Amino acid sequence: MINIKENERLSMLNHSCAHLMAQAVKHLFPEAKFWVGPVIEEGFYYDIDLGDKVLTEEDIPKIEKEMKKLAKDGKRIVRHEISKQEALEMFHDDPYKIDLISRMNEEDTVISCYTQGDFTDLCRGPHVESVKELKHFKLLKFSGAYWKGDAKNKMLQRIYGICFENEEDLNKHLQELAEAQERDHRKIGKDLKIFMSHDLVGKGMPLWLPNGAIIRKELENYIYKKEQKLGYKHVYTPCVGTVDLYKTSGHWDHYQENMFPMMQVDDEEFVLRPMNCPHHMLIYANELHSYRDLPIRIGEFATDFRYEASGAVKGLERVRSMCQNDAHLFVRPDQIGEEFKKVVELILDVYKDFGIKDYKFRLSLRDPLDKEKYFDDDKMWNEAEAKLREVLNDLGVSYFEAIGEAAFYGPKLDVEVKPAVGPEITLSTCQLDFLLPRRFELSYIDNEGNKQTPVVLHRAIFGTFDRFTAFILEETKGSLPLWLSPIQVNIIPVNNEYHLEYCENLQQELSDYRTNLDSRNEKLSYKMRESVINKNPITVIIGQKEVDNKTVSYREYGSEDTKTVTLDEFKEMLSKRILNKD
Ligand code: TSB
Ligand code: ZN
Repeated sequence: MINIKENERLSMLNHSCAHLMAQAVKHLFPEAKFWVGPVIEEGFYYDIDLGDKVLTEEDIPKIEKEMKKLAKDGKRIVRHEISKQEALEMFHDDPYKIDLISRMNEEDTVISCYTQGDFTDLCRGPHVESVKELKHFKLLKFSGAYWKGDAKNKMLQRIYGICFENEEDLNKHLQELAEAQERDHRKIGKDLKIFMSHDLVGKGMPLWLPNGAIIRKELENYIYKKEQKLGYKHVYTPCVGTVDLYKTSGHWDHYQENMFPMMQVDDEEFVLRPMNCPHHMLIYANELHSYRDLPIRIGEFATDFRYEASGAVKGLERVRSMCQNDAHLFVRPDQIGEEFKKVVELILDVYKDFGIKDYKFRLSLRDPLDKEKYFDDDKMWNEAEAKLREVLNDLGVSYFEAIGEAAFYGPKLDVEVKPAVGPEITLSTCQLDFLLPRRFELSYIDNEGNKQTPVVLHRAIFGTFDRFTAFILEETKGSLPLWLSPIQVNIIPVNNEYHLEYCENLQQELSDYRTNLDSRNEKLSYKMRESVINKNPITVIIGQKEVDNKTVSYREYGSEDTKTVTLDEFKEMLSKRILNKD
């Protein structure tokens, strides 16, 4: 989908359209006061204080109508430059503008205003010449937004919109938006009964329904087997730790704003854990290790809790309670390259199995000039960064480098993907860490009998099961491959009276697979349509011919063809496809 911010002309159109919207709002609600109205990737928005008025669905077409009328009037958009004093006088009764102006520095800022007819707004510009150019727009949605994004401040009302050069581009975009909304995992998750949420449980705390639980269990089994083959040892640890544990790890000082607050229990102070690394450090430290034991790979499907801003929480994609497909790999410095390579290969292998093609590798490196942000050990950084690059080049994967984006404790590789709606997200991650092993005083004995400190690789292939499920639902538009599908085979008798018994036997025969027998007294066409709506990968239809010949007739999702086979052939087809992750 188009990124409005990346196109100069469209940015200008959208910015001017935000002003046009503000003018229309002012006409309809004269008490309106305006905060900021920036251009964003998806178009524009304006944050507005409407006093006691709360916007409703009916207001949006009214605002659009007024915008059309104003655009038709065709007033010119005129720029004036004024001094800070003049600006303060001009907007003296508008606390939002006063807030902006008082933070401007007179010496190096030209304060500019733009006027169109009876409406003037403080703005840096640039704008189109006349509102006449703003013909092809649409207001998309509205929501509440705290002033300056701070929940302690007043809630303003934000209206989003988009503007194009011509009607054709606008319609194409609206069509793409509708398709994206259809693909949004929040819609699919609801329609296919995969997850829900409830105010009584809390924001960002999804409840996985039986269908979702099947998907999750399949994902767990899948990655567990892969990791086991690669020598990972899986553990279970509690999802709380003491404040002292997180003081030792450094999270208490550096990550506290992302954590739930502390709980006092008897004389212990607990936090819900935001990460599992400290627990795994303690498991490593539980035994003495020789250089020959390394790498040691400790994996866990571990539940974490993080404070995410309420506006950022999104379906399964960004949650406050999540389960990571986590592992910490304890390696000798000479093993960094080889172990990192195995992680990247595992990522590639998994993405191939899931048919994920549209992703970017981002290699986040330190800014060598920034001595404050990064843990100080030039030699360690230079060697590690060179090693990571070398591995990526050897593997022939394309990646981009992000200087200054590394974590304090080491460089990292993230995989970025684009969800149906909203900005890019990180799926897989692999982070090198020189620091945590030192904070936990971890060691191994080298070949000369001396104590050495291992390096840790933090890695999550799925990221979290939550985010990965969200992504896979969007990638497949809810039509999951056979092996992941909550229902694999939906069996429909043509006529319950004559064919149900055969179907019941068939269901028993297929007890190794996840089946549903639709024995409701509904019309065949209705049940078939519903089977497609539910995205069942295989729908079996049993009529008299199948009963007489002891056969199975079935349709695959997305196909109108019906195939007829024997029961053994049917079972073989299912097993083969499940095995091949087809
Ligand atoms: C990989 N300590 C490391 C771990 O060892 C760690 O926690 N890394 S992380 O902070 O990057 O998180 C791992 C992955 O979790 C991310 O790559 C991302 O895919 C996923 N994730 C992070 N925050 C959320 C969230 N709020 N909701 C869903 N998934 C998330
Ligand atoms: Zn970690």
